Amino acid sequence: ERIAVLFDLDGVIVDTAKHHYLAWKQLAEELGFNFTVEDNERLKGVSRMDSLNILLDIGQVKVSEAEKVELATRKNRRYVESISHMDESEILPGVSVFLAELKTNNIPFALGSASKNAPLILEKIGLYHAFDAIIDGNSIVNAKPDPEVFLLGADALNVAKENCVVFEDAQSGIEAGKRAGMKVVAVGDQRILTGADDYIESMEDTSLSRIKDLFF
Ligand code: G16
Ligand code: MG
Repeated sequence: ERIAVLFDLDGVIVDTAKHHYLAWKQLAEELGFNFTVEDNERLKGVSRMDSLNILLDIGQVKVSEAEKVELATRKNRRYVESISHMDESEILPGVSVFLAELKTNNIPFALGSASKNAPLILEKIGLYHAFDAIIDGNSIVNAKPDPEVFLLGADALNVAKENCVVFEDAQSGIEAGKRAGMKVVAVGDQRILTGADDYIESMEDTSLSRIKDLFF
């Protein structure tokens, strides 16, 4: 039976959270309030516009829809500037080894990210061509925790959803994977993530034999 793996991008393949954080923080300061690392946790896995709405809520700032578009564009301009300096040294530990293991064993894998900048990031870190399919913020209508991004990934790989394993670092993404009817591995702090089928601290802690033993 064919299995497939679906990867979230930010926080699983590469750590772009710090770049997002600095761009949002600068925006908050321009709007006259402070934005902390703890606040930033709430934006992980969340779409750009939803992130802006959370940020404005934290700062108790009310703006028009047109201003929201301007603010989101301003944040994204800075974010893109800051990720333009990324290279393969920013691929998170364990990722390259695991992807090579999947390739060797002919296990297809896809990206399932909320980010509209996902193709650019993959290109910067040299992984654009490694993925069999890329589903990102440009391909979806409904953001995580909606399962759409992962269901599209399974479709693109032509693998049944129950034979797909999702790697996620965000609570919204874990929920999306479970709602898609897939196996979900939570990557990161076990104390803040719930509802997954397996928990690992880093991608160094997974392997094909581990997921096969656990799930298939
Ligand atoms: C990522 C991040 C989120 C970010 C979102 C949208 O998703 O985790 O913090 O807000 O993408 O990003 P952009 O503004 O680049 O479209 P994921 O699903 O890869 O973790
Ligand atoms: Mg993520």
